[in-house]
Amino acid sequence: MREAYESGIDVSVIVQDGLIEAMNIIGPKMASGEMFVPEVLLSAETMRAGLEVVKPYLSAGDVSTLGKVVIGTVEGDLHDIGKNMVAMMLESSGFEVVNLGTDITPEDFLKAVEENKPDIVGLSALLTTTMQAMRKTVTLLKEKTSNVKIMVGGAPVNDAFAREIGADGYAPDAAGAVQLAKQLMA
Ligand code: B12
Repeated sequence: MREAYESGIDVSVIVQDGLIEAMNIIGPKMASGEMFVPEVLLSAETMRAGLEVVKPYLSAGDVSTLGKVVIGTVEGDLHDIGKNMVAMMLESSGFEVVNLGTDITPEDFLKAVEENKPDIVGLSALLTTTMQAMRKTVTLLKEKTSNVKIMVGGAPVNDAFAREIGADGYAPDAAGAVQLAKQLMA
């Protein structure tokens, strides 16, 4: 990772072609039973370690904050690699990010919004089953808060679902999440 950076390869290429592409190989192998959870976890840990290496190079440094984002993976869902990438990209683009972690209940999202007063809340779901927790979270936040925009993402989520549950936006990847967050702040 470090060698790749030092040899002059762009950080976004390292992340996309080195890390994300590798993870794309894991998914089908997991689905077909060629790889098991411990092996996938090892891959996830490797990905996390790789991201930690490139993180300093992603950070733009002293940029003034474009807005505040509270982000987390919804209740029942433990997947956090993609959500952490989104958090990292937002941070490196100048957003202040409060990363709540995984398995966050709708009530805990609400508490975090009340405490942190973000401009945007980001919800991540990687399982078709936890998309319903995403729906519940959006409903609760829309009912109990005002002025906070909600963006959603994760592999099973799409634009139509985002609109159906009343979210303010959907993005398919971390770069799209940054663009979307900027739009929501405008
Ligand atoms: C790694 C992984 C795991 C790891 C997670 C480790 C971790 N710390 O995250 C472990 C082993 C724990 C795991 C467990 C399980 N997993 Co899993 N897992 C995966 C795998 C292989 C990769 C996910 C990943 O990290 N992708 C890489 C990142 C970069 O991509 P991403 O998450 O999609 O994120 C990008 C975008 O979606 C977007 N994005 C993400 N979040 C957000 C948020 C916002 C706001 C925005 C705007 C954008 C955005 O931007 C990100 C960056 O570009 C996927 C297969 C796949 N290819 O998706 C299966 C997968 C998601 N898992 C699956 C399953 C079934 C499970 C288990 C139920 C398995 C089991 N029987 O126990 C458990 C569930 C545990 C739980 N309760 O959550 C299924 C889901 C099927 C379904 N349709 O629901 C998948 C699709 C595999 C498969 N093909 O069967 N898993």
